Amino acid sequence: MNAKHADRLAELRAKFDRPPSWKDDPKEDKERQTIRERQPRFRGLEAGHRACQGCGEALAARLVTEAAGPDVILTNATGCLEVFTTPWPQSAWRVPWMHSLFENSAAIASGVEAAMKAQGKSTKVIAMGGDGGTFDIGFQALSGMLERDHDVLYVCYDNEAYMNTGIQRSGSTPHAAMTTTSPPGKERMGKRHLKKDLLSIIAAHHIPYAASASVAYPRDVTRKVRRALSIEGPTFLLIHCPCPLGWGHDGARTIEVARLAVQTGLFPLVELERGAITGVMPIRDQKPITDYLGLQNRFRHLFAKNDHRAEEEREHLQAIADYNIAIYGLAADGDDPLDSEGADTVHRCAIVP
Ligand SMILES: Cc1ncc(C[n+]2csc(CCOP(=O)(O)OP(=O)(O)O)c2C)c(N)n1
Ligand code: SF4
Repeated sequence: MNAKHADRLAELRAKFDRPPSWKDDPKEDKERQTIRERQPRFRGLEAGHRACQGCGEALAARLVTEAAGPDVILTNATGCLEVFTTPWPQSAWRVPWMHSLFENSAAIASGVEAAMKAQGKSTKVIAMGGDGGTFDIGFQALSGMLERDHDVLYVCYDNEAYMNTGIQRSGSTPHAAMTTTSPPGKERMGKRHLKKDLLSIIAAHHIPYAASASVAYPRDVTRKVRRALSIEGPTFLLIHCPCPLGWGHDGARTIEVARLAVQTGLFPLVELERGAITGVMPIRDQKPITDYLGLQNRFRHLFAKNDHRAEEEREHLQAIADYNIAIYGLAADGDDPLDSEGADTVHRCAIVP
């Protein structure tokens, strides 16, 4: 080894044997202290789980459990959330948590809630599931739970496909998206069918509160969880959660992707009470859907050159976004401080009879 290499080796050793520590810098130490003090006091879902980098579902579950606090029992349909938080014998949960089958998270939560009631306890119950476990497989149990008036908040982490088992299409997968069971080709341009309008189906149960939210607006998620838990009776929250692996985008762009879903009108943020719209997040500056689609590999075929079907499908998706904006009255005039560019929470409107 020559002298030059020896010096370089010593330099690297010094760097890696003892990485520079924030404790060495009093200014940075203070900054870190401040950041730590601003962290929520209670974390129901700890760091150290095994989700992919940039997983929207992990972020959403953290927000939900932080907002719910410690006096809560969770039930969890199988899916990514269950798998990455509980690789036996480890668990990232700091609150009582029960794994259920794919189809019965809501049924188990109903039983837990009835048991709490019988014991005179006020512990809150939250049932959770992915979109596969909610829109499709667990829908029967969920509908029964809502109809029987159980005092449970159901949270659906909507990443728009069955991710845990290899990105199969679900009832929530958007029209024209590519999944392993809706591949684009000669016969079709990705998923043939439309995304199921689950929120309207839930609203048709006339439950006290149902809402959609997005990880791009974390304070809005927190506020909606707290609102749902403050209401007696069944409540429902649909949280849009990008999945870098299944959607084919950079994990560092999860929030950007989620925000564009809202700002294009493809994922409207609304609140419904007893079936009536009582809150929306207006969109100040509607973005074209191509801004959203272009960031994700699952829509890559919609940008194919010399294929008229690609252009038609883009027009189709733009029409869906425009329709959402029209039916929920999402167009903002730019002065509303509570719109999609602004204060990170919905604008409450009067109940429409
Ligand atoms: C009745 C039944 N069918 C299929 C499966 C296999 N399975 C387990 S998790 C899963 C996908 C979960 O998808 P989703 O609910 O959307 O949650 P994600 O993994 O996307 O978070 C499937 C198909 C099962 N466990 N039970
Ligand atoms: S596959 Fe998607 S939902 Fe599952 S852990 Fe990875 S990013 Fe999250």
